[in-house]
Amino acid sequence: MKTILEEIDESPKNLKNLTRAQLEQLAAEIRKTIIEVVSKNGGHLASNLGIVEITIVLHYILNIPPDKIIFDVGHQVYTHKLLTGRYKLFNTLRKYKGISGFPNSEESETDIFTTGHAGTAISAGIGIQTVEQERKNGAKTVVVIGDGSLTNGITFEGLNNLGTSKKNLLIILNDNNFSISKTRGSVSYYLTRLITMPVLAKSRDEIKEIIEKIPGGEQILKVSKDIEQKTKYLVIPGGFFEKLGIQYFGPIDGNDIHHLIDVIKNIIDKEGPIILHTITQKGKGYKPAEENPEKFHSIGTFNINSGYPLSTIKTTGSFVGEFLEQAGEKNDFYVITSAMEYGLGFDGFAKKFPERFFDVGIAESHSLIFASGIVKAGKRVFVGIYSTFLQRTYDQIFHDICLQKLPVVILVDRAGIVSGDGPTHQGIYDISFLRSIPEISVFSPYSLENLNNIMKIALQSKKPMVIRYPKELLPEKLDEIRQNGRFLCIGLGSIAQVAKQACLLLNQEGINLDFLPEDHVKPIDDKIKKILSEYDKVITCEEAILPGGFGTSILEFCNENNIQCKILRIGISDTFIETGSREEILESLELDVIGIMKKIRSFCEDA
Ligand SMILES: Cc1ncc(C[n+]2csc(CCOP(=O)(O)OP(=O)(O)O)c2C)c(N)n1
Repeated sequence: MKTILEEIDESPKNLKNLTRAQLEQLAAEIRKTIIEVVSKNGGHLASNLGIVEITIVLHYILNIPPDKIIFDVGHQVYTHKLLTGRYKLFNTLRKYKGISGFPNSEESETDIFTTGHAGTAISAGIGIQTVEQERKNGAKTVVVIGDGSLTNGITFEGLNNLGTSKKNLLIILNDNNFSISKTRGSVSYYLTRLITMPVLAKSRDEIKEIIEKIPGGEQILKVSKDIEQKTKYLVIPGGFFEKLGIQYFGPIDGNDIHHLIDVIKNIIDKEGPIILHTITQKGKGYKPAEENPEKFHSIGTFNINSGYPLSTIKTTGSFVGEFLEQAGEKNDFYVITSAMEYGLGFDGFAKKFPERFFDVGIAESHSLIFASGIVKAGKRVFVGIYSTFLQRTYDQIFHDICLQKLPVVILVDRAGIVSGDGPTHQGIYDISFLRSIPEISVFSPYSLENLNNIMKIALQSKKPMVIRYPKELLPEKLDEIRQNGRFLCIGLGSIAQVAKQACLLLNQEGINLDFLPEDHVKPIDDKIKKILSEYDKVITCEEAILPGGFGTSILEFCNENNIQCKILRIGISDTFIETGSREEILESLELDVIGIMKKIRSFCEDA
């Protein structure tokens, strides 16, 4: 007999005919599938387990398309994928040429808006509804956003606009009290107060009395009266949202299919912006994830029975974290993260020096201006950000750090190709945009020994400084090859070890190559400037986009200084990178040993 999930995979419309008991059965089938696949492929387990019922109910009530769901961040999209014809493909989740772990509008028309970075969904929803409402076609848009992403600055810009634009947008707030770690900041306290507010315990008449007294209370009462007639659920004043012009409903149990159906059916056709506050359990249905949602937020392969990871890899970030922990004993500096304490390996520092550690929520732009203020006031600070999220802080690096020549140190993790998360998360663009900002020094270490030395420089730095490194552990040490070769290969940062291997093999073939591991992106290393003219041909290798990259800076330098050597730039062409493991992607881009050998061989053999 077919499972309900298989029947829905044949035709997603079959969902509409299910009884409530069958919807619950479906939720169980979905959880089982997600746990099985994520245990083999890795992925965002806990967030996806918490949002199963909300997603089922939205698909049950909406007609997609023309109706739309936009998932903020998008890491919680697995149930949506399973309900929109991708069940059979689900075992390829996050794999090379498989389905993405995030909504991807190139993958399905039901993934209406590609996401991966937090805070974009409300703004996109307003844009879509602006046009749909003009068309008067009745198409509905629902935004699903977590309490962590609600704290993001762009979300607030969206809410600010939404209240006055009055678009018919339903925002489902998926409040599980967690970002990756516990959600930080006063918005989170506010949501907790809403949930635990004593008003919940009061009688309906008392609630009415309270609501009547608040500004706009009559309107709230009018709406809540409608709902009261149809459902038995409480409506309490969500003062903050109401004051922004957004009707607030809830909080309700977001893991209860019955509550969700009753409430969403009643509010979905209402005019104007609405926020429905749902409380969910992150990791629901899988004990290890319920007990440790932080660890299971994003997890590699694991044993389903025990919940233990199948492999634990040490990251370059954990090396950086240990450095900070040790250096923190003798040096007085602060450390800041935007909701990525564990991913960055900063948890040790946070435990040891809680008064010097700040998790500011998903707020990368704020984190850098906050850091500028700290430096301005005379203290040293390290800010950790993943390369892909650094993209939204260009102006802070320009306006708040470099223009004021403030020696903020930015530790850029996940630089280079990133496994599993796909095009939204690749750390390959930072070199190009950082190079264009005056005053900044950018380093891309090639070994742990080299990284350690750069971190020591950072402790004393008098200039703004970026240190970018991959997730994968760098080699302990990496030496140059100098043998008076005709050709020189310069390997930058994370790809240097691969480039060196290629050079060693090419030397065995008789191609006379020297090799230099390089850490300076900007300014160009004096050592390189001096030796370029000694070679007929120079090859640069970087795990980054070529336009505006490291190789380009060498090309520009040679051109400006009339250095005659021919240059081959090896890196990534002007493109987005699909999902896959780092190894698979490097191979497909010919950035593995064989690919690099092939490119260098044909360049060197060419007269
Ligand atoms: C701009 C940005 N910064 C950081 C991240 C990394 N990140 C992915 S999910 C997540 C937490 C999201 O929390 P929440 O919105 O509450 O969703 P939950 O996982 O709890 O369901 C973070 C910080 C991101 N995707 N985008």
